[in-house]
Amino acid sequence: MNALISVSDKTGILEFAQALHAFGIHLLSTGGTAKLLADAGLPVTEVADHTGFPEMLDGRVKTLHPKVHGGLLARRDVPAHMAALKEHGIATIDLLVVNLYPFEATVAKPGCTLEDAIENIDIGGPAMVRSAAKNWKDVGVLTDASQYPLALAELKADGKLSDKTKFAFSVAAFNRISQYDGAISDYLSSIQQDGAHALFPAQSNGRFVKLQDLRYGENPHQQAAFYRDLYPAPGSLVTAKQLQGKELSYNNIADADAAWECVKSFDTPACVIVKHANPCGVATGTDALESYSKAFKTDPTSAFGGIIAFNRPMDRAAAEAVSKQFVEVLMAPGYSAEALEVFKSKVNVRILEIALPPGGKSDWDNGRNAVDVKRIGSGLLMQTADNRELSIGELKVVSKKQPTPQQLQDLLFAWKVAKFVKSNAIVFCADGMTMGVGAGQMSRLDSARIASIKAQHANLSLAGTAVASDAFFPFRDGLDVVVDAGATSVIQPGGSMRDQEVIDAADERGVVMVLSGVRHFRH
Ligand code: 93A
Repeated sequence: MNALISVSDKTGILEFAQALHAFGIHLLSTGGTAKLLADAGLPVTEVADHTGFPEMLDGRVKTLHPKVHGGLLARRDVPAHMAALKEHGIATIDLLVVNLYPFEATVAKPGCTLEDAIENIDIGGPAMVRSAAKNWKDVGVLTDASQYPLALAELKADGKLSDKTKFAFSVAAFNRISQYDGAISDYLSSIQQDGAHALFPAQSNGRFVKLQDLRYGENPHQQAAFYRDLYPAPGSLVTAKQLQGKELSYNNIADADAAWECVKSFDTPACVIVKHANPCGVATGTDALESYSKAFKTDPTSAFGGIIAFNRPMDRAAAEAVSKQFVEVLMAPGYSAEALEVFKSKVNVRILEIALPPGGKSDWDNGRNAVDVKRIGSGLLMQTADNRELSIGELKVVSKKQPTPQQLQDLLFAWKVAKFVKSNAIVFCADGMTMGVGAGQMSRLDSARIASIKAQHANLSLAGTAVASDAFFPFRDGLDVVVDAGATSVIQPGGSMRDQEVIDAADERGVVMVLSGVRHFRH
C-alpha cells in the first residue's frame, strides 16, 4: 500500500507517518515533508524519485505528473485501468494526505501583496485532492489533521479504511477545496488595482461555516440552521461559548445578537434586555447589578422571558437579581463562580460567555461585521453596518432653551439606544436609563404614544425626561405627544421640510431641542 504525504501544515504529521510506516505502508512525499520524515529516520521516497521528474519552477510543479494522478485516479475494479497502469509502470496510491499552501492565512496578514497571495495559491495539492476524492472508493483522502486518529484506528482494526469513512473524507475534501477556491475568488474579486479592498466585491461567495442545525426556525413549521462567517469578527455573538442551558433557538440567536450589539456599544457598565429584537430596557450603572436593576424597571412586563446582555462580568449580586425573573438567554464577557452557582438549578437558562475583543470598541466594527447583509427574494442587500457614533460636539442646539449638562448626557444616551430600536423609534430616558420605548410602528406618532403608555404601565414618570427620535419629526404633532408626556429635551436628526415649524413648537412648549444630523433607521 502506498501513501502520498504532502503537507504545508506539518502538525502531527510525523507521528501519523510513523504509524503508517508501522502498518507496513510505503511512504511517498514532496520536498519539505519528505525531509521532515527522513530527518526523523523514516524511510520515504521523494515524489521526484518516484516520478523520475524533478520538482521544478520553484516548486510550482511537484506532483503534477501522470505517475501521481494515474496512481490516484485508476479504478481498481476496471481491468483496463489496471492494465494501463501496468503498461506505464504506474503504482497505485491508496492514501493521500494533503493540506494546502496557507492562502487564507497569507491574505489575512496586514500588508500582504498580490504577489505573496498568488504564490500561495496551491495548484498541485488541490489537483491531487480532487483526483483522490473523485476516486473515493479506492483512495482515502485526508485534508485535515483532525482526521488522522480515525484513519489510524480503522487501519489498525481492519488494515484499511471503511467505505463510510472514505466517503466522508471525500466530502470533506471537496468542501475544503471549495472553501479554498472561494477564499481565492473572494480575495481576487475584492482586490483593486491600487491594492485596496473593495467593500462590495464584483462577486460575493459569502463563505459560512455551519455551527449547528436548529430545532426549527422563526416558527415551528420552518427548518433552520445556524452558520458563522469563515472569519468571524472578534467579540461577535458567533464566538460565544455556551456554559449551560437548553439549545439556542433561532429567535434566541437573533435576539441575543440584537442585545449583544447594543450592550457592547457602551463604554461604562451597561445592561440590555431584549424582547422580539427590540430593547425593552437599557441602562448604565456603576456595576452589573445596578445597570440590570435600572434596565429591568423600564418595562418589567416585557422583560419576562427576555434576553439579557451585560458588557461587564456578572458577579453573584447581579446573578441573584437576574435569577428572580424568567430569563431565556444571558450574555456577559464573564461570570464569577458564585454567579454561575446561582443558575446551577435553573438548568434551562442559556448562559453565553463572549470574550470582548482585545482592541476594544474599534475592533468590533472591523472585519466582516462591517458589512450588513439582508436577504431578499433571490437577492441580497449589502450595506456598511450602522456604526455611526455621535459625539457631544456634533450636537446642534436649535431651541431657545439651552440644555443642561445632565440633559445633554441623557440625550446622548437616548440617542445611542434609539439606534438599536426598530423604526419608528421613540425612546424616553433619564439618568442613564430607558423610561419608555416605542418601537417598530408604521407611524412615529404611535411610537410616541406607545412609549408613554409603557412608562405608565411601569409606574415611571416621564416628567423631565430626554427623548430621542430615530428620524425627523415630519410635523409638530409627534413633538407635542412627547412633550405632553413630560419630556423636556428632545434629540432628532432634523432635515424635515417643516423643521422650522417643529423647532418653533419646541420653543412654544419651552423645551430643549437638539439636532444630531444623523438618522438611524433600523428595519
Ligand atoms: O506549487 S504547487 O501548486 N505544485 C505542486 O505540484 C504541488 N504538489 C504539492 N504545490 C504543490 N503541493 C503542495 O506542497 C501541497 O499541497 C502542500 O501544501 C505542499 C507541501 O510541500 P512540501 O512537502 O515541500 O513542504
